[in-house]
Amino acid sequence: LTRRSFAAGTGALAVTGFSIGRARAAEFTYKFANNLALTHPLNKRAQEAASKIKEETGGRFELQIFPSSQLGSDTDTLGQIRSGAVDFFTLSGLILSTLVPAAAINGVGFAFKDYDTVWKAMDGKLGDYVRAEIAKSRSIFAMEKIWDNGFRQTTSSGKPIVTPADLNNLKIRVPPAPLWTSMYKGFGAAPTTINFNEVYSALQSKIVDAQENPLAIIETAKLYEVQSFCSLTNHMWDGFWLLANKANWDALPKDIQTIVAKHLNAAGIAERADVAALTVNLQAELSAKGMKFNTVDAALFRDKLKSAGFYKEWEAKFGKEAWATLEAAVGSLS
Ligand code: X2X
Repeated sequence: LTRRSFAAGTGALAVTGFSIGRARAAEFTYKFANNLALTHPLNKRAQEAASKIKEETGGRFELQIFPSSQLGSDTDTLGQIRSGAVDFFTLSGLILSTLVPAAAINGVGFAFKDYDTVWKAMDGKLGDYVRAEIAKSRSIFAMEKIWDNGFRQTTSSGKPIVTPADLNNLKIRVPPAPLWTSMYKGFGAAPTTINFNEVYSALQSKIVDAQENPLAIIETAKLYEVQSFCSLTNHMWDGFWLLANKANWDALPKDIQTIVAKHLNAAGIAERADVAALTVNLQAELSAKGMKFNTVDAALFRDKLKSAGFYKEWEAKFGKEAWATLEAAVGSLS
């Protein structure tokens, strides 16, 4: 009856409630992989959900969390969630777009003006559209609530990014996704795709001079140690779909599915509030650690993308239905 009672890695967070000597393996032991530090709200809320699930299932279901890309890079882990070697995985929709093209739609540059617009869209028609596209893969599906990564900001080592001209030929790391590369080519930069688990060392060894991520990641991944400037570009909202392997999910009894889904979706909602609360103080905290902040005129960056043909190109790539669903949520983009 016992399904994979021990994980291969040694880094899983222990959420066992049984003492040694009376140890009893859970009936179902499932793995949740992610690319973030333990200190990020995503892992705090995932851990909390794991405890609640264990308790409410009377110990029948154990969720083992593997933070910090312990099971491999995002690209590797996308393979593992498809095969069922991993059961749950939080992944940016943009990176998921290498498998499900529609999943990059929320990453269109400057599409979202604020969080109200984000959550209405992602908990509404735009999110429904993307989740239906993900489900067509048949190997994986997305849980109902997308988790927050955040509005992305631009960090650099040599000089601050103030105008689009500062991006000219800039060696900037982008995550492995066609939309990201296309956007930074549109800005006139020199983007290099690198998985997140290699970003710190790529910045430290100056393989790249810049990267972009929300403040919560700049803080929890300690990117401030290897970057000097932070430009508040807010150029994209990015979220993490909580993906599940379909066959492994279907192998769970209905009552356990209900408990697991309830706590994971609630954790996603709580994580959104945590990221928002954390972000309020982060500019001050990162400044105290030596980062120099600047704001930008976002219209200049958006115009640069427009004149590069970025919006027209991606409207054609996503197709009429997806683009209309996005514009219904955020307003006209072209
Ligand atoms: O790879 C990144 O930069 C990250 C952590 O933001 C994502 O997962 C997209």
